[in-house]
Amino acid sequence: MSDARTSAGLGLVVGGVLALALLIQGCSGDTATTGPTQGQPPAGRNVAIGAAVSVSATGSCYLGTCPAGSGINDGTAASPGTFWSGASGSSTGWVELKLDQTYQLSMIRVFSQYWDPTVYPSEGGLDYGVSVSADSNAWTVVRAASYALNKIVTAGWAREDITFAPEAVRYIKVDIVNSSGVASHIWRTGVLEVEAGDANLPLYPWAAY
Ligand SMILES: [Ca+2]
Repeated sequence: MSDARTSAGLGLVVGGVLALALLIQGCSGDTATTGPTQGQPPAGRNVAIGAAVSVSATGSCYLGTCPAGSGINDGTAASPGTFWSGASGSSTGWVELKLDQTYQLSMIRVFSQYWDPTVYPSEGGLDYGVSVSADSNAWTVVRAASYALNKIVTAGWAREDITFAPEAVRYIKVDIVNSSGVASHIWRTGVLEVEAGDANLPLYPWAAY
């Protein structure tokens, strides 16, 4: 009898714990989408890697080197072999990333094509803007369109660190509205890499110029 009572009592306790667990799970499910850490990118992680990429068009191959949309978030800007450029000869184009989920981002880094003004007497680089969105409908401009004049990473490429107040982001769009590349260039809208994360987004050795 004692064992039976114990079993019955244990059953009640287990049932109560299960009910409590379900109640807690239900509550946490309600609050998870609004919690302060929801979608926080892992510190220092470039969440652009692996994102789906859409492009306006892709330029032609030249001497065996081919631009590709996947080149802008393949995790390297170490050589100009992994990049995207818009339609051949065009001075405009766009590229859009769809992240695997919505993150609270505060930094986007862009490596873009650059022409030395001492060689090409022009503005030097791409005239581009960057916008972000959580739903691809409402967009926030985090970089107004202007020419890229920041630090030169290597001959032909410039790096820009774009920082902003934390924003819920799933979509990132780089919109190139003009290019200083001469008209004879096949690739006038090249983007070598786009990175996204928090303020701790690391600068990889290949970019530490
Ligand atoms: Ca790349």
